[in-house]
Amino acid sequence: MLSRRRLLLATAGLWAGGARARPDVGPAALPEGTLSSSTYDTLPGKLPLIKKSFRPPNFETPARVLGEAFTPNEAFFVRYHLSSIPEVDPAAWRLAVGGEAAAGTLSLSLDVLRREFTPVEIAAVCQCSGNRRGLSNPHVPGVQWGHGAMGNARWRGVRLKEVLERAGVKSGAVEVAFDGTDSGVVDKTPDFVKSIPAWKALDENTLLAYEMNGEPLPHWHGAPLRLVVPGWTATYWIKHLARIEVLAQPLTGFWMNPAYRIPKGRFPIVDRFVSQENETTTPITEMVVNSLITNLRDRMLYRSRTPLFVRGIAWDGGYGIARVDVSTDGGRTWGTAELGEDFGRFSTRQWSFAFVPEPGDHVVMARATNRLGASQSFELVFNPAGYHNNVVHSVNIRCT
Ligand SMILES: Nc1nc2c(c(=O)[nH]1)N[C@H]1C(S)=C(S)[C@@H](COP(=O)(O)O)O[C@H]1N2
Ligand SMILES: [Mo]
Repeated sequence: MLSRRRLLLATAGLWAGGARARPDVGPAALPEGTLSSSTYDTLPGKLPLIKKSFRPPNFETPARVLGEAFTPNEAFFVRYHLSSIPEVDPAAWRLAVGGEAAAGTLSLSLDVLRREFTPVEIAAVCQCSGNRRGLSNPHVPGVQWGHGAMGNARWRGVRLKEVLERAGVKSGAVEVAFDGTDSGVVDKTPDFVKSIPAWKALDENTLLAYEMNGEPLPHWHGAPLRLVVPGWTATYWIKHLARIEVLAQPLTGFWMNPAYRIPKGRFPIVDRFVSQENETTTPITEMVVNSLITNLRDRMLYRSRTPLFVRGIAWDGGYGIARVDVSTDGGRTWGTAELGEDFGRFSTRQWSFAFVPEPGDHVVMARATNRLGASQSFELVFNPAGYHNNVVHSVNIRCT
């Protein structure tokens, strides 16, 4: 809950990173067709976030907050497809596990999940597939996210594998499907049901999480239980889980196809979702390597001839960040940033780089490389849904 002081600071727009005259509204140069301004608004129990829509709730996190090792729950971005989001009573709630490729069925209470299964905690980035879609040029339809449809958290829960093994997985299992308690207000909105490949469901890192950053999972993040698929984009991280089904056939439905697809062969992806592939498209799976400058703001004034620290975060689809290079001259020369603490290969990695600027304008850029040697692109890899935007982030500053 918010303390009174924090709430007052929040209302004044000053709650993180000290006094700022202007809210952090995103990039200086917006492609044609995008909104040129954003407003802050507050959902119950949250700090003011950048509002994209209210029904369904879509709110993003300001970049400066993403510079923290873990994104505070009250500042974590919120994304929903459907407008009817019931508050779940955790005592009455049950998780149903079954499906044609499960040997049996289960009905699990939160208490049983907590007591009878091994608790596991993983630090992992939760990033919307559409993060940075608003920067696509040409403009593409969908929520016009800036840089903040992401966050890093410590997720605690149980292994999905352990739950599935208690139900029993038959040899014909192809995919595992997940449904939450939220639904559309009108019947024609398709229910948000998603599946992952059986091998990914049985991966030891795939969790059913009941805690986020040491607190019970907050309502807006899927109370009482959500799926956590470290390394993969957040479309699979189903909130308010009610039902899990082990399938002998690939899942059909709008949210599997045509939604959440990328053109085949265009991105350097290792994890593939083969049972869902067709001639031209494949489901989005793991995140591409990416980074963000979190402490400098476009068109802001900084002091010259004194050390200036460039800080930020880097992350990828779970191979781990190997290095971050920073340029302060628009990409002509690069230096190596110092990496912060390693919270595991699925977490964001903080980094910093110091330089002493001469008076004048500087274009600061950051570029991360992961342990597979994959790096960020300088040009947008255009695709119709605006996914996987890992174009090198640059910030224009003036030093006086
Ligand atoms: N039940 C449910 N779970 C969901 C969604 C949803 O609409 N309903 N959206 C997904 C998408 S696309 C994203 S990006 C993440 C957002 O997680 P967050 O709101 O906790 O940040 O939730 C995922 N899980
Ligand atoms: Mo998303």
